[in-house]
Amino acid sequence: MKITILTLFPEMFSSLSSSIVGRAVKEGKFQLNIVDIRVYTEDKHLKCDDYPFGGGAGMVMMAQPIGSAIEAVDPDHSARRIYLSPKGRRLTQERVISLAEEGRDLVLLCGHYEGVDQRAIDLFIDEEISIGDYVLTGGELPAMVLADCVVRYLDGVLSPASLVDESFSENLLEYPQYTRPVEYRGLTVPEVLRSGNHAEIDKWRRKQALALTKKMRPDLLE
Ligand code: 9D3
Repeated sequence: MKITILTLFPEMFSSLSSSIVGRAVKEGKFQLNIVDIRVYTEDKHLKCDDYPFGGGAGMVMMAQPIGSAIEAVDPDHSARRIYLSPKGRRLTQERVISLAEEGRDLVLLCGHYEGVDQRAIDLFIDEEISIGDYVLTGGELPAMVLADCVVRYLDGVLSPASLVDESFSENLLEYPQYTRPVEYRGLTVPEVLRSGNHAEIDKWRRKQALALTKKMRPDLLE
């Protein structure tokens, strides 16, 4: 799978190279292509945004640089083209899994300022996705979130065991985890986890997960 990210702020993506995503790229599990939209503007001053028709605060990203960039990176429209937008459908784990399983390349368009000219969306975008109900300054962090979530499901990125554990714990928060030492500042690791009795350990973990979910995320139990 190839993920192409279109942005006016390509330098924001340098942190990806030092994450699990970066490792997956180095190991050839998928390709990551960060593209500067500005390269595609036909404006002689390299302008990519302008004032909104009808007035209002802020700037709007122009359709031309976005359209030319998308046509250049995905000329046959073989990729799924996603615009990260506060107006999009909320990202869910279900959507993440379906995008990963579908296996099509992704083109992720990051907006900035007040948004992008609606014609760029109407002509070039398949789907709009938001990552949640809070206001960010642009689509760059959401694009990294989406890429990170999808890449976990590509072959060889995570151990199959992690993904199996995840599917068994569906809709419950995770039980508390401990590692060495047995005692830290007067707090000790629960006895049952050191007992070697795996039936008891499973029982304890299920009980903890259920109690934690009731307390923190009762909505998940409905
Ligand atoms: C004045 C109305 N604002 C919408 C709430 C304008 C606006 C705010 C923030 C337009 C764009 C942005 C930048 N945010 C994103 O591009 C974005 C986003 C977000 O802010 N929250 C959650 N998911 C996403 S995906 C893209």
